[in-house]
Amino acid sequence: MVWVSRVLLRQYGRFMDDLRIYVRGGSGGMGFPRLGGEGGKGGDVWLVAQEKLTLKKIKDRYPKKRFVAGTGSNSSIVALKGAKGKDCEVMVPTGISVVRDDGEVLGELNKAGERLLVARGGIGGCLATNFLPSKGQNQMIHLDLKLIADVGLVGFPNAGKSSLLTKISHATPQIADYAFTTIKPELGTIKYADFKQITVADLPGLIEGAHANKGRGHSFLKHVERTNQLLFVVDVSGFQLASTMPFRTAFETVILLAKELELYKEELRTKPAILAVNKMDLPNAQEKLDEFMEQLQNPCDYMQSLPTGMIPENPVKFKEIVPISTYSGEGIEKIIMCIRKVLDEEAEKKIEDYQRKQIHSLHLSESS
Ligand SMILES: Nc1nc2c(ncn2[C@@H]2O[C@H](COP(=O)(O)OP(=O)(O)OP(=O)(O)O)[C@@H](O)[C@H]2O)c(=O)[nH]1
Ligand SMILES: [Mg+2]
Repeated sequence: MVWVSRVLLRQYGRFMDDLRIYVRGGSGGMGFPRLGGEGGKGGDVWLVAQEKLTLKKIKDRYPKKRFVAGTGSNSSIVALKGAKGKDCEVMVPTGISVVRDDGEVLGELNKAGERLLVARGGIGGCLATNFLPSKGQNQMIHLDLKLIADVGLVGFPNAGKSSLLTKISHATPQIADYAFTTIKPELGTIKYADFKQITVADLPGLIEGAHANKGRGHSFLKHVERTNQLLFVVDVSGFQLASTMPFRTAFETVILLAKELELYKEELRTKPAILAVNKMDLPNAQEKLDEFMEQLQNPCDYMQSLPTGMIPENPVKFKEIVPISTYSGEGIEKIIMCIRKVLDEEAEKKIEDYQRKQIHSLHLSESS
């Protein structure tokens, strides 16, 4: 049994980033034709954002994943106007997009306390409806978690992303010498001496053509979207997916990865990024690294080997480049520090931007 549960855990990961639920507004109440009485409106279904909730908790608490609001009261002699049905409030985590089955985005819930109406109750029976009530709106919706971690590990398969996660956190993702070992994101937490914690998501490897959904690229790139900072991991010796595919040097993998992100969504390229050049313990790694650094300094001189359309619009820029080896431990401490530094800088920038906006709006209100 232990074995079975481990397999399941491995297959489905430790967390959920998408939950599909059924929501239905309550039916309206019956009208009262003889006295012209109006039935009560059916209750509505609302999503209400709350901190410290997870999609998994919702699923565990409501395994049927059905949320139905109350029916409006019928009109009667003692209460001609029927009472409204009880609203149903579904507590959901902050940072989710609410998406219908057909892909239409109904809204986002970003801060605790925010509410979104997802199923309206039906109107009560009245003169206009021949005193017959109508049913509530019903639909299947996805609660799609937007941000899963502070940092996302981005790379081609086999670069050593999972190995790096095990070095910087207590997570224990599967590691193996074949492509696509990781098929679902795995989370780890880096704990700093001042108790600050940063979450890192080990993501499945991307391949060339990921932006066009090759190798399930879209579902993997969706996870990249959900992180604040990117940590590119490349094998210093380069990568070849199969003997029938072209060999790519470390430089080419970086350029191709950057282009895949850009083609999928340009905003992904604006995220702050760090580059970890892995497997520095391998023979000749230092010469390969020197060559790689030279190529990164003058990228335009080295991009002829890339397929047409795969040259990024903007130059590839990294906040830090750190040679590492998850085998020898080289560069691991440095990468932990760099992750923290870049996140802190970004947080400061956000505060400054916010303050600047506040001052700007204050000036505007004073001058009007
Ligand atoms: N020599 C050497 N091998 C490494 C190093 N880090 C990881 N590896 C090996 O590289 C292979 C791939 O490692 P993973 O951590 O599974 O790579 P990944 O990027 O998570 O791969 P996917 O999940 O398939 O995308 C394994 O055989 C690791 O043992 C390193 O620093 N040096
Ligand atoms: Mg992996």
